[in-house]
Order: sequence, then structure tokens, then C-alpha cells
Amino acid sequence: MEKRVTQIDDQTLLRLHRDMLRIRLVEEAIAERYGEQEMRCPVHLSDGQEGIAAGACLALRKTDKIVSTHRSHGHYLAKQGSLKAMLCEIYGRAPGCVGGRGGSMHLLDDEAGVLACLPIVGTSVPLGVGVAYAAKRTGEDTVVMVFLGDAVMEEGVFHESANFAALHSLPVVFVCENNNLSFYTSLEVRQPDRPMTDIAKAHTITIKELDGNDAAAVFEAASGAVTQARKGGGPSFLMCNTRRWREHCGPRYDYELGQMTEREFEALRTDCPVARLDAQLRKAGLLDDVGEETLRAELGREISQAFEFACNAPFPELKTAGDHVYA
Ligand SMILES: Cc1ncc(C[n+]2csc(CCOP(=O)(O)OP(=O)(O)O)c2C)c(N)n1
Repeated sequence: MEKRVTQIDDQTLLRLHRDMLRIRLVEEAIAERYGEQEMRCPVHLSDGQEGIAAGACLALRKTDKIVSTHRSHGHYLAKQGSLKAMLCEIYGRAPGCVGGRGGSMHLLDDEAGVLACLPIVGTSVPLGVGVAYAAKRTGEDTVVMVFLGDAVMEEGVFHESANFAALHSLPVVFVCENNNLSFYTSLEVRQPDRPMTDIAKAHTITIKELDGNDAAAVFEAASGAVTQARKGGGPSFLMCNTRRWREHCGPRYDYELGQMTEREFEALRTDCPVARLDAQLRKAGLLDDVGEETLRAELGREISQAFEFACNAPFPELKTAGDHVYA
């Protein structure tokens, strides 16, 4: 068996691979069934970005908390949110994690530490910082991980919150998924001559820029940031570079919309976080064809059962339509 370079133990590498593959298969199944028109909410899929969700969340304890964005499925699943509750939510069914009223962009799972997923760009940041502030004031041993897209750096609330987190040395880890795009506008157009790490540096936060398609690297960086936060060392900002494969919102691939050529898309796909770790595990003798088939079959069973559960679950009762409405 060949020796690996990474310091991460074998079980952790296998777990990272499993978590990424699970996210990929769930989202592929969503994309495949989306055209049936039974899921009536918008979906922002994250194929190509799974390394960040899996690597960052694995650095957390169950009691730690995350706040996510509109592109949230990967974070929710990596933090062990319930798959059945997530699919019921996307199908608008009563056992959904917010009773079938919120859809894909409003997932939460208290028990797993998924506090909220929020569709308004930038709002994951003040919410997470507020929770970290509360944890610090009450002496609770909790680290809060805040996921944000690169477009959030262009919202004033990021800067106010990051400044506050630094001033109060809060136990928070900002994980920026830099997929280079806000809808279809690239960073080169939005922020010419202004590297985002420089923007974050202004808040005197510990900063690390890394390859988001390397789940092991994300895990290592996130573990360091979480340890620092837990010890009272204050916030970190991890800028994880990646690319999304599908359209901004919906099941199609970007080349199908003419946003890139098929050739460019194929080039993007050669840097797949799942395939990368897969190859590494095989090289190290930790995974082979049989192992991979067994894993895919096991995940496939779990996923089809969860879809079946969601598709057969009841819709919320009409008489509850006014519940939780404060107006
Ligand atoms: C405050 C606000 N402005 C605009 C939008 C519309 N909007 C939805 S997603 C999005 C782009 C977000 O880009 P980014 O945060 O980088 O995440 P990505 O979609 O690339 O994962 C925008 C502008 C919004 N939801 N909220």
C-alpha cells in the first residue's frame, strides 16, 4: 500500500468521501426528478462544490452550529440534517423541516445544529455572528460556522458583522464558497483589482485561501479555525475557491443555457472534488471497485427510500395555513 502525504487519518478521508458522494447523489436525484413538477420551490444545487460542505462540517462537533445560504443542501447534509425532512420540505410536505412551508431555501435541523438556511444574500452572516455572541456571553462551548457566497462580500452587513466578530473575539468561522459568480457575473467584473482576502483582512480576522475542491485541505483548515475559535482565539475567514456546475438556480448544467461551452464545462468537470478524493483513496488502497459499488448501493437505497417517503407524505392541512403568521 502506498503512503499518503496527508496527515488526515484513513477513517476521516473515507468519511469525507462518503459525505461528498452522498451530497452529490442526493442533488443528482433532485435534478433528475425536478422536471416532474412535484418539487415546486426553486433549487440551488451545488454539484462541484461538495468538498467545502463536507470538509468544513466534519471539523465541527454535533453541538456546534451552522448557518447557511440559498445553496444549502450540501451544508445541511454534511452537518447531518435529516435527509427525509429535507426532501419533505422541498416537496412541500408536512413532515418537512419547516412543515413544508419554506422549501429548499429554508432548511433547518435544530438537533443536528443546522440553525437556518437563508435566501437573502448576506443574512447568514449577522445571524451566525449573533449566535456566536450569545454563546460567548452565556459561556456555551459552541462554535458557529457561517457559510457565505462570494457575493456576500459585497453586502455591507458582512463588514459590520465581521468587524463585530473580530472586536468581540467571537467563536465563529466564516466559510466563503468562492465559485466566482453572483448569478452570472464573475468576480473579475465585480471586483477588479480587489482580492477578497484583502477585503476580509481589513477586519483583522485570521484568513486562509484554499482550494475548495480539496476536501481534505478544507477539513484541515476548518479544523484549525474551529480549534482557534473554541479556545477564544476569535474568528477566521476561509476562502475556498471552487466552481458550480449547474445553472444558478435549477437542474440544468450551465452549458445548456449557453453560459459556457460544452468544452469549458467538461474542463470544469475534470476538477471534481469527489473524483479527486476517490482517486486518492484508491491509490492509498483504501477504496476499490467493490467498495465503491457497495457504498453507492447503500447511499442509493437511503436516497430512494427518502424520496419515496417524501412523495407519499401528506401536504400541510389547509386549516393550518395561517399558523405562524404574525400579521
Ligand atoms: C439581498 C439580496 N440581493 C439579491 C438577491 C438575489 N440573489 C439571489 S442569489 C444571488 C447571487 C448570490 O451569489 P453568491 O452569494 O456568491 O452565492 P452563489 O449563488 O454563487 O452560490 C443573488 C444576487 C438576494 N437573494 N438577496
